[in-house]
Amino acid sequence: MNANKKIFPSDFLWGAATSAFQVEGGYKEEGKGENTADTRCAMKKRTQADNSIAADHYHKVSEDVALMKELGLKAYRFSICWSRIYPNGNDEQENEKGVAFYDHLIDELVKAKIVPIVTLLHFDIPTQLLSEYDGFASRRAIDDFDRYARFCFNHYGDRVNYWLTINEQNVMMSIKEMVGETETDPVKLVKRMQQINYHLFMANAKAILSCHELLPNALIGPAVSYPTIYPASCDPKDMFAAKTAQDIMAFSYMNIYVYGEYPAYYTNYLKVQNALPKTLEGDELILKGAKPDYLGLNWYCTNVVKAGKPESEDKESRSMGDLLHVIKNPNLDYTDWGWSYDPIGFRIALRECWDRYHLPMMITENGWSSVDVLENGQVHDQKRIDYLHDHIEQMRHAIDDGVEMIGYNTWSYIDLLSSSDGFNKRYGLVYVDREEFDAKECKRYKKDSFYYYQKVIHANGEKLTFE
Ligand code: BGP
Repeated sequence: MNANKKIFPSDFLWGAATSAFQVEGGYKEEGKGENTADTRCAMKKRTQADNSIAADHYHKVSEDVALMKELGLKAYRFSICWSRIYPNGNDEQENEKGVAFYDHLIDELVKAKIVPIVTLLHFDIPTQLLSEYDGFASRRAIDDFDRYARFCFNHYGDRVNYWLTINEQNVMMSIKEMVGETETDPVKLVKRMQQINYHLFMANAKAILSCHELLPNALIGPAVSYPTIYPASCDPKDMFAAKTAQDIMAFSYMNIYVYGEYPAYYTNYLKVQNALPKTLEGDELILKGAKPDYLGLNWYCTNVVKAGKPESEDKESRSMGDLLHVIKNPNLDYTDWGWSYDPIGFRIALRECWDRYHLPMMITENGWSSVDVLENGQVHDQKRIDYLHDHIEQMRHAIDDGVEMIGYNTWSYIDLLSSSDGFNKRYGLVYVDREEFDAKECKRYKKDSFYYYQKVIHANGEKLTFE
């Protein structure tokens, strides 16, 4: 690669991301209704922090946006909490205070010249819809989600041009509580989850169509979790296990979003489990008509897959049924939570998605978690700096390889509640001074990675190493 070549366009969206239940707090304030994230957090609150205060962003919006401005962010990805707008998911009237909260945030961002990137659903489905009609197991949720999405497009669309429909539908399918599912019989559970999955695809499609109708100049797409999967060896059995895992967990989702139909291998997989979803005439037109404008990718790491069950003495491996299991990659470093550090894997992933879909891509999440330590007002998070450096460098290579990228949002802007593992698993550029069970005042401190990313943004990614 020619070192002097300019790689990033001048309007490249250098951003950082959060989600409502992980950052906001204020979980019962100003009319907010309960959602599935509240329920999940409440289930674990004896062993880890919950979302009642989180990073207290609900009360610190102006301070947080001022720090984003100082950081030089060009974009900020956040999610709107559906049950702040409609506490029961489908109320006749919007909750004015909830609407005003996001108005205030968006206005502050626009004033600071930071582009808002808004996710409509990030793991928080209004609980009332579950009691009323079974949530996304019912088709009614598709229309209620569309109504909520249309409100957001109409109300915030004068200031928001980038939208994301559903965050990590593929992850929601592996954690049933995220969709409020309580079925315990494994056979019935698979069937119900696949019906929910189908309705989420429909909800994604309808929201895209509504966005295109109401905001013809805006861009909208899904945010997919995409851990790249390597085979443990060149044994065809391992190769096939890795391919199958990758297809079922990530590419089938992307295919359905982009092409509007279930790939045959996915339908076969559902048939075997007697879990083909019920569909209606006319659905196909909606699914095929709703082409995303871009693909949001949450990419953190790679995994290694081996065919068959693990040998019993293999303590490091995680089994996924009889078909395959995940093992550690001896070539890579891992976080304390077992997520690998693999920048080259990132380049591979970007090339793969570009070749498959030829859609512009936005990295909607990418980051490194650690237990950070605050000492004399400073946090020396060198590993996070290395992670940013190495992944942005590989993204540059991917762009040079021909991949079209429109933005990069590191996860996360600020320390926040992990989606499953409490508060001490930190990802932020900004440190939040709180403990797992003592939220203290949630005072903000800029980590070393804050200053590093500030320089990268200032150099528009053309320079990644600084004195
Ligand atoms: C993604 C989610 C985020 C975020 C991130 C890190 O799956 O979209 O909400 O939490 O992963 O995961 P975790 O918080 O479990 O470390």
